[in-house]
Amino acid sequence: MRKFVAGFAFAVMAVVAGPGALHAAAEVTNSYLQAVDAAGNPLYGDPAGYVNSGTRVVIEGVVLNDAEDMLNAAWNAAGWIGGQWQVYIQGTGGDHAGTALWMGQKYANMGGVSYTQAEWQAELNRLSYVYDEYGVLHKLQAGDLIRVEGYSGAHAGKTNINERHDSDPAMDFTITWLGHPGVVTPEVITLADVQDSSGDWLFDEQPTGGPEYYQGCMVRINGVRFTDTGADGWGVYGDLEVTDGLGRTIAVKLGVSDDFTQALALGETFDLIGIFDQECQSSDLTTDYRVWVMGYDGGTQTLGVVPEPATLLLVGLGLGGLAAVRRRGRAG
Ligand SMILES: [Ca+2]
Ligand SMILES: [Ca+2]
Repeated sequence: MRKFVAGFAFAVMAVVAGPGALHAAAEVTNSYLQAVDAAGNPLYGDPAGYVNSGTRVVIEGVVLNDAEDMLNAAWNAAGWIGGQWQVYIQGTGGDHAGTALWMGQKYANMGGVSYTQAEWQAELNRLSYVYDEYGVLHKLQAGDLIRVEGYSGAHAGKTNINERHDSDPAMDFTITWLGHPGVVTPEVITLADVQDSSGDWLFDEQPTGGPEYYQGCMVRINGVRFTDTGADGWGVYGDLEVTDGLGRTIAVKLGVSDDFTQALALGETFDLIGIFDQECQSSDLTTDYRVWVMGYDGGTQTLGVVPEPATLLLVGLGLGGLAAVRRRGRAG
């Protein structure tokens, strides 16, 4: 209950400035959106009611992936939803959680209204090139700091920003570009941080560690190997599994990058880098965590996108510069 109250303190009603945003929206953190009860359910009982509610939310975070590396956004892409677009953002500072921003094409298959082809392309354009607070367009990419306004919705153990499965522009989520501090440096964890010695998830609804603590965050798990020595499942949208060799395993989901069409040359053990994610396969919302990987360089050492060392320096400079810009903006 304590965490619930703390989360509520972050949720301050605010009027969001900007075109088409004259209504009130609730400023929240990623941690607030991802907070769950003892059964893993989003906090629907929250008196503010921002999760799955009629109130739009505003969150900020650093983009973790290029959209084109995660899901296939092409018109009528294979699958019952057709094209899909998604990026994850991760909170900064003490906001230790991440949130997916998701849009799908064939909402009629989910009880809503589908996009026409022209509408879908217009939405892809709108989310691929986003404005900053001064009206300048930027190509959205991993490492951008953005502010998002939209509706939240529960999905398979996490809370996403989505469009309520409706192509009506009133359901849009909007993105404001705030800067480019650089790609998030993955947090190094071990499978022992998220599972007990029997391989069971260390689920905790008030996490200081364990899988819920890392949900939506960029992580690095060193020294793993495939449980299937042939790495069955390698390829675009592939499903694989790795082990730490100590009785613990975790699922690995591959994105749609061309990187996954090349031959696999990984050594017996390698380092895994990706987004710590949850995609529950049943009504049990305390399980089915995985790592979602967005790239592969063809080498023997690493599976995942390795951040450029130079960005470590830029993170500090970028955030400092950004803070200065925002202070000036507010003063003006
Ligand atoms: Ca969860
Ligand atoms: Ca839309």
